[in-house]
Amino acid sequence: MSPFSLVQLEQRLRFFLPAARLQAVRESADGNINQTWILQLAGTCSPPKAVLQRLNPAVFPDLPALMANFRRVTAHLAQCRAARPDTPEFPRLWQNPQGEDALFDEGGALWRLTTYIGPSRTLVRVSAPQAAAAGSLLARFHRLMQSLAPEELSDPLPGFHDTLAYLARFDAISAKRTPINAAEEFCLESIARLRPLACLLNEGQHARQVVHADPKCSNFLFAPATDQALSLIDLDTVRFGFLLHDLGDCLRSCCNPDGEDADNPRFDAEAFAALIRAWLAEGGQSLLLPDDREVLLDSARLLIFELGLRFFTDHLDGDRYFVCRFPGHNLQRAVTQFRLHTALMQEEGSLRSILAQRLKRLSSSPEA
Ligand code: GN1
Ligand code: MG
Repeated sequence: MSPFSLVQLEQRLRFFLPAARLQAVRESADGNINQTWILQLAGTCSPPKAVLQRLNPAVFPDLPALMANFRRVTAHLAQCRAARPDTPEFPRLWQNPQGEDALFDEGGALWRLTTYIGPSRTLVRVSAPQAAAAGSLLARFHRLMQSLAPEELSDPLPGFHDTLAYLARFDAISAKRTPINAAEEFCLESIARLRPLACLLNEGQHARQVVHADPKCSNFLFAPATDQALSLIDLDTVRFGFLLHDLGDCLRSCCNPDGEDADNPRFDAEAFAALIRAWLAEGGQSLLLPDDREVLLDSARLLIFELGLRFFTDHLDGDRYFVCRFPGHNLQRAVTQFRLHTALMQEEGSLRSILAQRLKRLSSSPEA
């Protein structure tokens, strides 16, 4: 996928670390927006590894504002870790000797270098124990973000997770189209059926704080040979938002053991139970408001619907937002999300009783 040569990547690297030499490169295949390379460096005067990223200017309208947020969030997390060493490690920016941590190329894209946390691996599908580890780390992240004032951040991506705005855009684009195949028909029918979900968090009182906004399973770093989650990366969407957007998205991703490209995704009740239990036990329960408890499962439905809607709208709009790995990729991704919603609904009864049990156990015994 990378149109960049090793020489170009090494030039970018040397902007940040002038003495570094590139020994090997591995491009990460997980991101749908930005490009990421894990760099193996030679020599003893630089770190053994670092992460180079090219941020997509077509998606992020204000890259300087995004960087200001990234600096603030990563500095806050580093302060927390300095105060309490058992805090997980999160990425940090490398600065060059002039103090610069960002490089704009001729195309307006922003390049940056961050620390490598590891040894670690990323996973596009997780097991129930890994879902639990992700849930636990997500709760820690939420607690750490409670001491970061929302006013210190700007909105890096206006309209992100505004499901009603995504629907309005879809309505405008789809009005000019008739479906050309069964997959498009299925998506249109799914959106028509599920659209009331878009209002889920507009009623009642729902907890809002600084959230990650993109806690899918491949944005967690796992230890190479165990199920331990080491870190949560991809901090560009960190923003003031609904806690349930994070929980819903993490459930959407971690409870789908077949991945975002699967033909027939399942919704795994065991992963659901494990993730909820871990998130609540790691302090999540104190962050939830009573109204959040009522719609916690529905928040997973909302995020599945929203992502299916976003993939399908991008398909209708000429695949301009998400990186597509083959023609029709966005359409296939949309079908997968809508089928995942069906799979969740087939388990709805057992998922609601798992949730009720977990929430009840916590209110009767906070240590459970
Ligand atoms: C994108 O950047 P990445 O690949 O972590 C997207 C998320 C979607 C996700 C689906 C900024 O995340 O909202 O849930 O793809 N990020 C942005 O895989 O749009
Ligand atoms: Mg992201």
